[in-house]
Formats: sequence, structure tokens, C-alpha cells
Amino acid sequence: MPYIKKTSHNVCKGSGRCAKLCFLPLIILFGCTALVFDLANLGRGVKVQQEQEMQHKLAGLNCDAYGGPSEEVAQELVYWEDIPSDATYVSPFKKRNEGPKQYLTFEPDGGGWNNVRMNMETVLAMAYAMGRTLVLPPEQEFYLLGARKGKNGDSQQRQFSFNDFFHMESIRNEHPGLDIITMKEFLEQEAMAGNLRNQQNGSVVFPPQNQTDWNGVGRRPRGPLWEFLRSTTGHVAIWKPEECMAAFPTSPDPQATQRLWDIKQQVEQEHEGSFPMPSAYIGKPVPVNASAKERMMENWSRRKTLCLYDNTLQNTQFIHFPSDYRLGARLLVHFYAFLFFEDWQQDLHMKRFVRDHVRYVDRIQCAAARVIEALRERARNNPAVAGQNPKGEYDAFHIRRGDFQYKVTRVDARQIYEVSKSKLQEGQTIYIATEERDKKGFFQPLREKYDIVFLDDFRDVLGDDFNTNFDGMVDQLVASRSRTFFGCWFSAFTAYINRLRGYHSTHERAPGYEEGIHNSWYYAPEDRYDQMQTYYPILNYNPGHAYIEREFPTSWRLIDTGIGDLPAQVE
Ligand SMILES: Nc1nc2c(ncn2[C@@H]2O[C@H](COP(=O)(O)OP(=O)(O)OP(=O)(O)O)[C@@H](O)[C@H]2O)c(=O)[nH]1
Ligand SMILES: *[C@@H]1O[C@H](CO)[C@@H](O)[C@H](O)[C@H]1NC(C)=O
Ligand SMILES: *[C@@H]1O[C@H](CO)[C@@H](O)[C@H](O)[C@H]1NC(C)=O
Ligand SMILES: *[C@@H]1O[C@H](CO)[C@@H](O)[C@H](O)[C@H]1NC(C)=O
Ligand SMILES: *[C@@H]1O[C@H](CO)[C@@H](O)[C@H](O)[C@H]1NC(C)=O
Repeated sequence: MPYIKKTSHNVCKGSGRCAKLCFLPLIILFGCTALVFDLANLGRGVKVQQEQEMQHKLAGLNCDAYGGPSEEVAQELVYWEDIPSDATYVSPFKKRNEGPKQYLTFEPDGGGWNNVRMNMETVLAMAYAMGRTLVLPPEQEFYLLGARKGKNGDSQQRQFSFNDFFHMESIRNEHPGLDIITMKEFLEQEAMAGNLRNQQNGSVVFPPQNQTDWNGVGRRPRGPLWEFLRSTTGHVAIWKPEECMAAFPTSPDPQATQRLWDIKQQVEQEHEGSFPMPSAYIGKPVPVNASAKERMMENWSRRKTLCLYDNTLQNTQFIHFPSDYRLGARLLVHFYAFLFFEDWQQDLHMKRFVRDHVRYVDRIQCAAARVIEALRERARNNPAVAGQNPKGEYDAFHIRRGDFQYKVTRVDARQIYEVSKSKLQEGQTIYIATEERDKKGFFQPLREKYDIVFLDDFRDVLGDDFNTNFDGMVDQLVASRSRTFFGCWFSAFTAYINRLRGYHSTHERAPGYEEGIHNSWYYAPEDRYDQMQTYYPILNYNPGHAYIEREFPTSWRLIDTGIGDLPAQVE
């Protein structure tokens, strides 16, 4: 296949960002710690924005606490649903009051924000599927989300936890089947209580320097914490999404585990030793309620084996997911492209769980809603389409530049214009999400044809104290509501916009929703132009390569099928 990068990509994103991580060997650890330990930040932590919690409503979106807009305007951002019967779901593997609590710890991905998000969604989904308490990593500065000063010149928050981006607190509160705690809580409750043992010699060990608060500690100095977790957890999961499918049997019954192995074997026997090629399913999805065998076949994506949540793992108290290219461990995958459920209802439930709960926080949603309100106003009054655009419809691009390493996507605006012009009308208002700084020069060819605007044109409605580290997320949400969208292949940032557009098209029953298709295209590379216009099964375009290229319709298509019939419910 074309546009394939060497496998090193799925390990380290080009520019050597993670090449210098100081993880494994202890000697290096000490060297590194001494060098980069950021004492100023130690333990400083930034408090969780509690007011969000008070305002947060499960259904709908209320922006009163964030400077508007009205509930009516904000409503168009809402793709999530409040499904009470979903919220009561409890994994069949959750130990209910028997034996010690089970945990899942993980190291966040070291890539850009959207890689971090993908990784977090995946571990969150696994914790829920396993019935384990998810331990959130300490607050940290994320790659490229560390701008110190806002537009008004004031210093702004740049140490973040997942709480700052998603309603983690509400997710926990709303789901009896899912517990989420901070690393500090975990270290206090389990490690300091002497419940962690060195796996090699069995002796009780405590965290380095008995430190339980790792908030604000720079990325590299957290090495000793990860090393501690890796050496004390019963199972360090090196699960490679390119090679295995994380498979969940219907129940703890050993026969269920065996059934999944049997299905795999049976398929291989019937297909001369391997699974059918994914191309067999292009334009031909199997029904969402199909048998486990049929669904496994469609989603196999040329993998080799199953990472099965078998009885041994079900009984392991601590499972840790490292993120380290030297271990070949990087969970850079869409949760739904990795987790496979024997039971189709559990599969769809997990997709709804992520759609309905793992969404950007109200602060970000409301900022986007204000931008959209102003943007629609501008589009409505755009003289080029005077009177013909009562809804203020706009089109959008995500033009990925910056640190992006895929040369085939580095096309100039003239080419972008040529590729996209047949879907757009001259003079229209077009929103461009981009991190390209040269707004004047680079986009000139598009400016000559359209009324183009950027997030920076809406600083007044964002408010000059809006944390610019959230700009990218606002850009994604604004682009998710455009009429036509052009994105960049290979970009996890673009990919998520397409997932959001899929959620909206499902919510609105827009044309094509039953096939999982919506009005989205790619400006580069050219042969990917219309890949969103046909149903594509989960597909690793280049075996061994991470799943960042695009998102797949299976994450939004018909996922509301069978609500209320879930097998394991709280009494
Ligand atoms: N504001 C804004 N920032 C962007 C945009 N595209 C990329 N960025 C910036 O680039 C950083 C990295 O982009 P991400 O897409 O999150 O990086 P990634 O997770 O490696 O995903 P890829 O897009 O696949 O590279 C983001 O954190 C943003 O700071 C955009 O359209 N708008
Ligand atoms: C077990 O290993 C840990 C970590 O290497 C060490 O600190 C501890 O002293 C060891 N205990 C015994 C009894 O050897
Ligand atoms: C850490 O705490 C444990 C338990 O309270 C204690 O036994 C141990 O000596 C402490 N270690 C250090 C380095 O302070
Ligand atoms: C696999 O394929 C089916 C049919 O399209 C889909 O409903 C299901 O959600 C897919 N994904 C997984 C992980 O099973
Ligand atoms: C799947 O859904 C279709 C349509 O709703 C229904 O006719 C069929 O019986 C279902 N199949 C299974 C296995 O539940």
C-alpha cells in the first residue's frame, strides 16, 4: 500500500519525541532524574475545576457558567445521549465485594493530544470491560499543550489531568460499574498500605521515596513511578493492537474463553490458515448483531492472535499498561478497533459509553458553541450567498501542518483548492482548523476563492482568558458541525472530527447514516479523497502500523441497536 511509513512510526512519532525517554534501565533512570527533575513543579498540581461538576448535566449542554451561548444554540453540539439502562451496566468480570479490588494502571501516550486521547479511551474502555478501577496518571504537561501564556499575556494552566478535558468525575459517579481514582489515591490506598510486592522476589515495596503525589512532575522524571508500577504489578500488559485483538468473553466461565479461541481456529481452518482480507467487507458491513464469528472476521484487520482476557488475567489484581517503544508497548489504537466482545450488545454498549460520556468538557463545548454561533452569523450575512443561507451553514477544513511527519500530506493551498473545489461553492464561508502560523501567505489561494476564517478570528467570543491549550479541541468541535468537511489523512486530529461527525449524523439520522457515511472528504493524499464515502471495515492500512490514519464507521454506525437488553445489569 502507498503512504506507508516504516514501522518505527507506531513507536515514535518521527521527530524523535520519545527517543530520549528515560524509562527502563535504572542507571539511566537516576541519571535522567537528576538532570531533568523539575523541582519547581514538584507536587504543585493544579486543582480540578470543581465548578464544572456542579454545572455538568448528563444530557444536553448548559453554558450559563461559561459565558454562553444560550441552551438553544449550544444544543447543536450535543451528540451524546442519556441512556439510563446503559449506565447501570456492570462487567461480568467485576468482583462484587469478593476479594480485593482490582486495578488497571497505565502510562499515557507520549504523542500529540489526539494520540493521548486515543490511548486514554482505550484504557478507560478496558477498565470498564474488565470491571477494574482505573487509575489516572498524575497531572502533567502534554506534548504541544504547554503554552505558558494566553492571548492576553497572562500565564495559564499547562499541567493537566484527564479531568481537564473530559468529565472523569461524572463518568465515575454515573457508572456503578466503573471506578476511577487518581494515582495519588492509588499509591496512598494500595502502595503505602503495603499491598504491592516486587514481582521478582515477592517482598513488599513502597513507591520511590514513599512519594504518592506525582502531580506536576515532568514527563521524564516520572520514570521511577512507571518503573515501580511495572515491577510490582502482577501483569505488565504488552498488548500490541497491530498484532492482537483484545478479546472479552461473555462471562468468566472458562468455556466462554475457550469459545473465542475456537472461533479463531474455526475461521482459520475455513480460510486456509488465515482470516479473510478486510477488503471483503468494503461497502458490506456485517449486521451489528451478527454472531461473534462474523464480527471477529470483519474486524480482524490482518492481526495474528487474540489478547484474551482469560481466567488468569481475570484473577490478577493489578494490570499495568506501559507506554514504551523499547518494550514494543504502545496502545495507539481506537478503542473500538482493539476491543472485541463475544457479545454484540456489550460491544455496542461500549461504543455508546464512549460516545455519551467520554466527551470534551462543557468549558470546551461551550467555547465551540459560541464560535459556531458567530461563525453562522457571518455565513448568513456573507454577501456572496446573500439570502441563500438562512441557517448560516459553513464548510470546514482541518489542514494539518506543524510537526506532522507525513510528507505526502504536505500540499500547498493551490492543490487543496483543486482537490476540494467540486464540493464547495465560491464565495462561501469556510472555517479552517489548522496550526499553520502563516495564515496570510499560506492560505492566499483559498482566500481568493472563499470567505475563510480561523479560530483566531473569534477570540472576542472565546474570551481573552480562554486557555489556548484548548484551541485544538475547539477547532475539532467547530469542524464537526460543518456542512462539508475536508481533512488530512493520517491525522488523528482529523480522524476524531470524523468520528464526531459520525455521532452527529447518527443522532440526526442524516442521509447515509445507516451505512455510517457522512459528508467528509480528504484533501490529501489524493487517492484517499473519498474514503469516507464508502463503508470501510476496521483496517490497518499497513500491517504493523498504528491505527491513526482514520476512524471507522463501526464506531458510530447503528450503535443504538438493542439498547436496554444488556446482559449484566445491576439489580
Ligand atoms: N489549534 C489547532 N491546533 C492544531 C491543529 N492541528 C494540530 N494542532 C496542534 O498540533 C498538536 C498535535 O496535533 P494532534 O493532532 O493532536 O497530534 P497527534 O495526536 O500526534 O495526531 P496527528 O494529527 O495524527 O499528528 C495539537 O496538540 C495541537 O496543538 C488545528 O487544527 N488547530
Ligand atoms: C526485592 O527487590 C526489591 C527491588 O529490587 C528490593 O528493593 C528488595 O530489597 C528485594 N527484597 C529482597 C528480600 O530481596
Ligand atoms: C516508607 O513507608 C514505609 C511504611 O510506612 C516505611 O516502612 C518505610 O521505611 C518508608 N521508606 C522511606 C524511604 O521513607
Ligand atoms: C465488528 O464488526 C461489526 C459489524 O460491522 C460491528 O458491529 C462491530 O462493532 C465491530 N467491532 C468489534 C470490535 O467487534
Ligand atoms: C439482528 O437484527 C435483525 C434486525 O433487527 C433481526 O431480524 C435479527 O433476527 C437479529 N439477529 C440476531 C442474531 O439477533
